[in-house]
Amino acid sequence: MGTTIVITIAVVLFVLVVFQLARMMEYVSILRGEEKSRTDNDQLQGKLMLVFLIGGFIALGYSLWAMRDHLWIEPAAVHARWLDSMFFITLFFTGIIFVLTQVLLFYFAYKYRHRPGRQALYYPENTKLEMWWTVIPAIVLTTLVIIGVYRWFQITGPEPEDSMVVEITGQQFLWNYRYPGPDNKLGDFEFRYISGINKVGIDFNDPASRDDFMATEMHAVVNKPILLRIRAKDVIHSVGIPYMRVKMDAVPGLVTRFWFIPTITTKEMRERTGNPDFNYEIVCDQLCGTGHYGMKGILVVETQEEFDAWAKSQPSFYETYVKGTEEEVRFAQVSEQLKKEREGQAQKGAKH
Ligand SMILES: [Cu+2]
Repeated sequence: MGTTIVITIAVVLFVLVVFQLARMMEYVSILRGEEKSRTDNDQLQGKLMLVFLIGGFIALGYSLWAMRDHLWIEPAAVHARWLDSMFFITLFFTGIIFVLTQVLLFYFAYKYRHRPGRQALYYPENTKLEMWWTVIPAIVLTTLVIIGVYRWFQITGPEPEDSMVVEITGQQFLWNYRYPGPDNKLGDFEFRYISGINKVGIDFNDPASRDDFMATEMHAVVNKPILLRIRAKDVIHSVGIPYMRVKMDAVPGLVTRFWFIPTITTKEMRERTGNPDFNYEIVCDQLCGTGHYGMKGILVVETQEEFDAWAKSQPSFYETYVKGTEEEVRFAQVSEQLKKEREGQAQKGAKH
């Protein structure tokens, strides 16, 4: 903290000194005569262009070096590798163009700075040059877009048949996870059933919902596709799993989806990172309110055996928290109410 303040003050003082020096030189020039002053100023500005160019690249290099451990994390899903390779290919081409254009821009501003007696060259067009700088970027960009669209359809296409499924529901400020239980089928839901206990509004009239269980963390099997069915209860959230390169909005009233294949177990990642406390984090990628920063979850990637043992230990939500309780009575009342409303609407519709 102290170092930051000292550096900031030093930079501010340096800028002030340069500014004052420039002004002083200007006054000196004015004393010497008007025309001379303009030339001196042009000389200074031209040289500052070079200073800016070199200083800028040194700063860029330093920030990349200082942040080298935070620029990239190992991809832990199949599609994450595709995304990373596209990212690096794009960065490669745009990086070349960036360096080239910046060097030319500032070097030319320096080289062709005003000097007495020199006249600018009138050079309005060069068809051949313009053709090349249109055709080459067009080919490169089209190739990048074609690869991107191809991968996008793969990533957002239908999930493989052997996928497991989990429902993830965002709310201010936590994630709820629902697993389908032994029947591998998530039961229906209806927002009117949401209560303090039935947090995601499971519809217990659907037999498939009876064995569903709610988990405190998300579990996935390594090398097995997992489909996220994503919902939100209040505002727009976004499911973000950085290591898996997963990011999909959670929108109230809509079920969005994202499937991926994790390739590295949590255990393996702990060894690779040398961090025994490592966990895949699930974060909210959409600024959703004051507690947004705390909206974190954990994804555990494990073997099929470990997953099966865990799933077996998770009790059915209905059997444990609803059956024979006040919640079941409340659920029956809302259910009855809904049925009446729907019948009423159907009759209305039939009359018209
Ligand atoms: Cu959120």
